[in-house]
Amino acid sequence: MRTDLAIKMASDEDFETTTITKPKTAKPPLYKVLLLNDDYTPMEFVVHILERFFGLNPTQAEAIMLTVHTKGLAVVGVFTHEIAETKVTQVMDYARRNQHPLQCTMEKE
Ligand code: TYC
Repeated sequence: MRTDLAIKMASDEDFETTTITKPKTAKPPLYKVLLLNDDYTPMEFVVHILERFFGLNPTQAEAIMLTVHTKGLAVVGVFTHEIAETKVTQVMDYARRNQHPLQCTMEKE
C-alpha cells in the first residue's frame, strides 16, 4: 500500500495565459471626391457626370448637382486613393473634352 502521496499547490508556471486578439483586417485610407460649383457648366452635364462616373440614379444625381449648385461643393463619393484618383481624372478629362470648366478634387477623409 502506498503511503507517499503528496498534494502540491499550483504555482504560476502551471497556468498559461492566452490573449485573444481580433484578427486585423487592413483598412485602407479613404478619400472623398468633391465636385465644385461654377457659373458655366450646364446642370444637365453635371447630372450626366454623376450618373456616368458615380453610378447615381437620375434622382440622386439631380439632388447632388443641386447641392453643389447651392452650397458650392458636395462629396460625391468616398473611395480608396486609386479609385478616387481615377474618378477625378475621368471627370476632369470628360469636362475638358466638352469644354466645361467643371472642377473635381479629392481629399483624405
Ligand atoms: N452652377 C451651374 C449652373 O448654374 C451648375 C453646376 C452645378 C455647375 C454643379 C457645376 O458642379 C457643378 N449652370
